[in-house]
Amino acid sequence: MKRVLTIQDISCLGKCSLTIALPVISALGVETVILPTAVLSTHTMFKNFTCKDLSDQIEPIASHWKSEDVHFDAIYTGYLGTVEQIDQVKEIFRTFRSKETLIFVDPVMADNGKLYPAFDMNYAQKNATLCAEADIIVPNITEAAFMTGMEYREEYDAHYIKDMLLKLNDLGPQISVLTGVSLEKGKTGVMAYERKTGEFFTYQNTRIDASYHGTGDLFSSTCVGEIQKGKDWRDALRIAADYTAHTIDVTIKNPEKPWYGVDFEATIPELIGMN
Ligand code: PXL
Repeated sequence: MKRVLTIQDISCLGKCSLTIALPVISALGVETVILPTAVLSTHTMFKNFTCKDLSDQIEPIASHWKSEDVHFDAIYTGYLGTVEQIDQVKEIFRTFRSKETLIFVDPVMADNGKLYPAFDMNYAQKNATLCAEADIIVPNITEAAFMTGMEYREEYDAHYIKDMLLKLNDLGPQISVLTGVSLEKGKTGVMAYERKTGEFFTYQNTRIDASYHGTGDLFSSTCVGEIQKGKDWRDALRIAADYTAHTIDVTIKNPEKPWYGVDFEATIPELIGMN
């Protein structure tokens, strides 16, 4: 069985980060090892959330794994707390990366033109250095703008997205993917660039007019799981985009507030069925 290590926070309430990665990747039949970087009462879109930083646990946990000679087929990072934690994650890459290990970095830090409350420009620049070490990165347009220094636009064309992908490629990753890319009215999806082939890849599906928390984490977790199941990265992106859109569609029927996340529990059997 393939084994993925995922490094991100646990937000106890509000379905995101590890509370999505663990069930989704496991459901795809891939062992999911977790390294929690912090415990929060909720994700940071709620008011008055609590946060216990777990940076001091990262090194001892990694040392123990090292002594057990553990192998990871992939390392997937999401929301991290601090600049120092990004350095700790790089050390984990150095310790556990082998030739076959897929390094998948989702530089979670911003959306809709704004950084999340816990972050500043310094953090964004540091995240760019983490992306440099990755095989696949999956920022949204806001995160990519902060990392590349490009202007953030709400209205754009394929030319702007291609420019942004080439600037992401300059950071160093093998495959750069931009998420939340809408190239025509009523559609949304991803656009990617592969360093090795110099090729662009585009996938668009129907845009559902609703925004929920944790959908980026659902997309990334699905993508990581599908690649570990042996899917080509382009097929993994298609499946992850379709599954995320479908789950948003199902969630719209639920009147709960959008920051409580999407009802992936209801759609997981279908994801398993797609394999
Ligand atoms: O879904 C991304 C995410 C993960 N973890 C925490 C967050 C967010 C987004 O706001 O606050 C703690």
